[in-house]
Amino acid sequence: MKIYFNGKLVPKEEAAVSVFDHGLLYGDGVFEGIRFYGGRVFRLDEHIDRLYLSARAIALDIPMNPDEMARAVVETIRANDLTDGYVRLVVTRGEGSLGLSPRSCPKPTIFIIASTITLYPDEMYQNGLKLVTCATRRIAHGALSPMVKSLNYLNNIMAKIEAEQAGAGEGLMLNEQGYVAECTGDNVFVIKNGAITTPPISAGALAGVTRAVVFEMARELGIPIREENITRYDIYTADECFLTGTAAELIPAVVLDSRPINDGKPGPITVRLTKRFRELTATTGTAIN
Ligand code: PXG
Repeated sequence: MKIYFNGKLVPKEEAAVSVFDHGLLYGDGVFEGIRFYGGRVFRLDEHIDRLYLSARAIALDIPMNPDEMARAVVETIRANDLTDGYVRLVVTRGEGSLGLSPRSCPKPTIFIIASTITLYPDEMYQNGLKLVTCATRRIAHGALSPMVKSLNYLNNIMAKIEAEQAGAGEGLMLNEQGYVAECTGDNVFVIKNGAITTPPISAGALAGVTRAVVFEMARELGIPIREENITRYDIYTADECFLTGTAAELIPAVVLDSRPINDGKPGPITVRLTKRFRELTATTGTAIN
């Protein structure tokens, strides 16, 4: 396996981050998770754009431009002879001294891993997964913007532990006001009377790349879609519910807090969107070769 590490493609064993790296010491950094299908990187530019926005938000200056970064992603995939898989792109504050200040970190650490990822068994894509509401609230905008895809995932990890302990496939996270924000690594959508609703970004959702694809697909298929605050009640009483994420892709959610959502089976609009999503991932994207 070859890893892109600070400008070079090196064997995995040589791609080692310093114990003084602030990404490790403080979770100070940003990342992206990107998928590629059939030799094409899906929504590469959108992921790169979000990476640079996350970096700007934490005052991290990435020492290469977005085009160079996009090329580095493609080169890393190519160097590993992969056609289908998953990329983890990480930019940390870099190596520095002990102490929070990023001023001791002159050079960000940049690495790119091209590998594979499987979050859920096939059975869950067919039959849907169970959700449980987590006691851990989504981080507030005033603490750290939930729009920043940072290396600080403890908030989500605490929620993920709760979901696993409850035997659920994913954990539903609410914001401080009690409105639905998102799941631990996915955006959430409900369908009622033929219309799709998802929480606004201001509710504490990440501006998901897959979420944006759902808006495009809905418009193309003539399905009404809107961003509006929702509560657990709206999921309990929904006709359909599904989650989106680069790793999860589009997956039906059929139970919340032991209450079956409608008949507890994936609904027709979810199935239609999933089919269109598969077409898009199979036919669009930045060519690797
Ligand atoms: N919310 C959060 C908090 C996320 O971390 C999403 C929503 C979905 O966004 P995208 O842009 O991917 O549609 C994410 C992304 C993992 C993993 O290892 C998680 C994500 C992405 C890649 C891998 O579980 N979450």
